Amino acid sequence: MKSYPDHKGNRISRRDLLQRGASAGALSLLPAGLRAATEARVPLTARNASFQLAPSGYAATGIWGYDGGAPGPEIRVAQGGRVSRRLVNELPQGTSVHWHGIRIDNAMDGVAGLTQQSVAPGDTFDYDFVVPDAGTYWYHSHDRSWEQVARGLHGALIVEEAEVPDVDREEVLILDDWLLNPETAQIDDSFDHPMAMSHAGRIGNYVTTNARFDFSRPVRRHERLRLRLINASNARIFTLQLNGLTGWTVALDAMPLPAPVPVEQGLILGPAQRVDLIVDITAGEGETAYLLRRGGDNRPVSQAAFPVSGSASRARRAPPAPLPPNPRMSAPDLAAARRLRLVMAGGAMGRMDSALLGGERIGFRQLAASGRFWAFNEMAEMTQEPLGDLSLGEPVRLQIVNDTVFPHAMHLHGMHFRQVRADGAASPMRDTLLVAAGETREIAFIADNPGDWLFHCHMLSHAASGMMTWVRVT
Ligand SMILES: [Cu+2]
Repeated sequence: MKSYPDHKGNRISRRDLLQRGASAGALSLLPAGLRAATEARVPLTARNASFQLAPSGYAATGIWGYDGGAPGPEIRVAQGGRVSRRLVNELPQGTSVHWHGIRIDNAMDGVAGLTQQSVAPGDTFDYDFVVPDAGTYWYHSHDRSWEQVARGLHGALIVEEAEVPDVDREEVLILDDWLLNPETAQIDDSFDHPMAMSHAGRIGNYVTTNARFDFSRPVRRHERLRLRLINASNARIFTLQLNGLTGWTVALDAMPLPAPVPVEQGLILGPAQRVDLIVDITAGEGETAYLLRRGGDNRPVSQAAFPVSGSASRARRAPPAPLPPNPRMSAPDLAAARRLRLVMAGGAMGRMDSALLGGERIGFRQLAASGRFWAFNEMAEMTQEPLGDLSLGEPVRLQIVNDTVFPHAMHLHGMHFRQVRADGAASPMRDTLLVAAGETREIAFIADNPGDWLFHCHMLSHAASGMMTWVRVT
């Protein structure tokens, strides 16, 4: 009989599973602890599928998706609740799931090779964790992510506030791009191509919202919507703008802003970043409001269309109230903080002539031949020693120097941080920061979550070719 290891390494037979599954009907009669254990059997299956991604007339596209969808199923849970899913791997490769932005128990962070072993084809892994903060999150593969996320292994994870904001409805918009063969509509499988690795990353040629190139939702004039925007692309930086909508930014990377900020300029959304907007439909009846993105030649193109018919019963409302704050949002003590520094180097047209790989200093050409184009502090791979060995509760300042000619979206697992501005002021909390070419930024955070946490570029081809490090909190 085939058996599977659970996350503690215990073997579970298929018969055990069936017997446990059979009790699901009596769920509501179980005490809470047992109920959590039973709910952990809800599968999240990573598998092959195909669907009509390209416009009709093209072939269906073969993807890898959670439960066969791309995006995968939306997971929605109340703040303070639990997410319990059994990852079932039906892919031809090992895989794992990372719950991006959740201040999670380290063992559940889903980083293959750091917080867990890769889940082999045919195997399963039980994820079961509490979500302490409300907000807009996403989940995605964290094993060969530059291939697996590009093939479709991602979905939205929404944690609802106890007090729901006063909006008529909300839309979760997952922004993505796909690199499709224009003849066959199949996903280009040159995942390890040196061009994507060494330049801006894998940029798709087919841009979608919730896997639709022509995403559209009918609305009424004066309707108030909450838009939860998630950038699930491998490397694309979206520059967005509102048209026929008046909007406020209310959260960045899930964390509420102290006060809503009117959207006046373009919104920049780097890979893995999220923004929550509250928007009022100000376009007239018969018109169409748009979320626009800057396309080729800087022309604005529709990322999401909102055709207006009829009016909501109310006239325009007063500006929205802020979202309720999450716990543990206090700013770190900058004066007492430990200082760390990360220098990013390498890439095409960069100045890096060598870096360390396997304990040896290696020239750029030879690094490139080994699929390594980037280095963090001169290391072209994950190191045995962490970038920072931090004490629980310690404040940290981390300077990030981008000595390359490309932007990088730096993501810290397990903890949110604040950018420290030149004048010493702290920016809103987030978990992913875009650092432009040639720029130096500083972030600060409180090391308040124990474990080994990855810190890497979310241009996923960059992470695969040298841009990964980690910190330890004990
Ligand atoms: Cu990068």
